[in-house]
Amino acid sequence: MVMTPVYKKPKTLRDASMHFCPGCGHGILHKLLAEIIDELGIRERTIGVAPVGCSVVLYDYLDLDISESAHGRAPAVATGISRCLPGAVVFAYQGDGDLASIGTAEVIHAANRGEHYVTVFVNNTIYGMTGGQMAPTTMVGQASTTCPGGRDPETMGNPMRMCEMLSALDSPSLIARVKLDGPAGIRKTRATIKQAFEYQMAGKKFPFVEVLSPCPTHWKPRPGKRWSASARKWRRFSRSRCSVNSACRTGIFCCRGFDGSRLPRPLRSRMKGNLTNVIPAKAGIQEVLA
Ligand SMILES: Cc1ncc(C[n+]2csc(CCOP(=O)(O)OP(=O)(O)O)c2C)c(N)n1
Ligand code: SF4
Ligand SMILES: [Mg+2]
Repeated sequence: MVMTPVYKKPKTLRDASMHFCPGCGHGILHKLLAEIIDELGIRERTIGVAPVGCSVVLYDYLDLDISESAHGRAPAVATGISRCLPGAVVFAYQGDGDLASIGTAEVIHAANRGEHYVTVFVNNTIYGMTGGQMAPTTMVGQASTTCPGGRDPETMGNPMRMCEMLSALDSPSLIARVKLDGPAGIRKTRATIKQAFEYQMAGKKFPFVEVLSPCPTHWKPRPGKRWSASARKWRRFSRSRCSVNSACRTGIFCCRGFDGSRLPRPLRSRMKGNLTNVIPAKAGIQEVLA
């Protein structure tokens, strides 16, 4: 019988077994990146910038030139590389603690300068590597080791929405939010990241893709049980309709809070000027939990 291969491991993905927890989004995303880089035929001229966090050893998995960066400093490293090597395809891979906490100032200024590198922002709403502490993106009501009773906006603030914040700037050419949830979400993530790489190669400024990504370890599902209380609450919220825009499925990133109350700033789903699109995740991160 003649066997026809229907799938091959991307060349850019090294033959290493991954250290990520089962169900983690980083592994899926690494594979998507490898596929995209193979498809575009850019492996020899692509340079990645790795963060600190669970994806710190990006270089173990992708067969590329990769520079490590200090926590939150990927924008500075990516800026340096892309300015010195204008023909290179440069991408920064950053977690939410990395990009939205420790490196907040870095990313905002890199975006404002319109640097020529792709950002893949992996938002799992938690500090994964260091044991599940609250991140700036942790949802209201979501429990973490540093807010075991759930995030309280009164004392801890509301989750930061990086896409919306960056969309206030004029320079970025693409600001997108996608989710690693189910085949459709993963396909959309792949297509959007590929688009971001194409933008970078076309000389467009600061393409930025936020990827909503699961961290099953610190979201604390219990064996044999349904998800934890905060995850259940998360799911309930996901089913409620938006009172502002019924088509909106941005879930936790919506203009309403986790508890359904209105937040002061509405989500900007329309872009102005040279910003092409914000692609809100159709059903939000809570679908990842479904
Ligand atoms: C300046 C600095 N502060 C704190 C740390 C400790 N640290 C290492 S990884 C990490 C959390 C990473 O979280 P995130 O960026 O969300 O990545 P994830 O592990 O969730 O993918 C922290 C706080 C550090 N290495 N450097
Ligand atoms: S702790 Fe979370 S982000 Fe880190 S490898 Fe495990 S599931 Fe992935
Ligand atoms: Mg994180």
